[in-house]
Amino acid sequence: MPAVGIIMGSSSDIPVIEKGVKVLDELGIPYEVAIASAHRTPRDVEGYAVNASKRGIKVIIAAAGLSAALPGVVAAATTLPVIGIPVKGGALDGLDALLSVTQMPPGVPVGSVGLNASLNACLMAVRIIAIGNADLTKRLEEWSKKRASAVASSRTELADLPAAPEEAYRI
Ligand code: RP5
Repeated sequence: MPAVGIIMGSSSDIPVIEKGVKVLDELGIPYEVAIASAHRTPRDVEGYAVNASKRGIKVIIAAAGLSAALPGVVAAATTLPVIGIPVKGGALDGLDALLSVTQMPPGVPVGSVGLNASLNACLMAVRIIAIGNADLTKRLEEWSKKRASAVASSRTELADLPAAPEEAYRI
């Protein structure tokens, strides 16, 4: 049974979502992906949002571009946490989507991540699901530690630049 429901406004958003869901695979979080548009297929969006909690979904991620109404429309039809992903593109290159997703009226909350930031949306969903789940919290900690050690390892790429010594980073 999926714990995370990911909905996007168009199949053109698939490449944005594909980048983020890898972390759900790595952490063993079951998820599903849906396509429905707040403007083109509003009934499907409402149906998906209304049915989500009954179907066992804990968090919804909603991605859309242009006049991105999708995350807000989903949030209006459910009390589940909704994380919006504004998608880059169009004449304003995503600024329109960013403002649409963040400027929600009081009472209908959408937590927004940055433009195309599907990895952060997925990680935020996992953090929410991990509340009270010691095993998943541990897996999240291990995932973060791996990312951190990759940053430290990347210092070898400084090549001929005058690298700060290791002790410079120690607290
Ligand atoms: C939004 O309009 C979609 O989420 C997509 O980001 C954008 C463009 O959609 P297409 O014209 O590519 O279907 O609703």
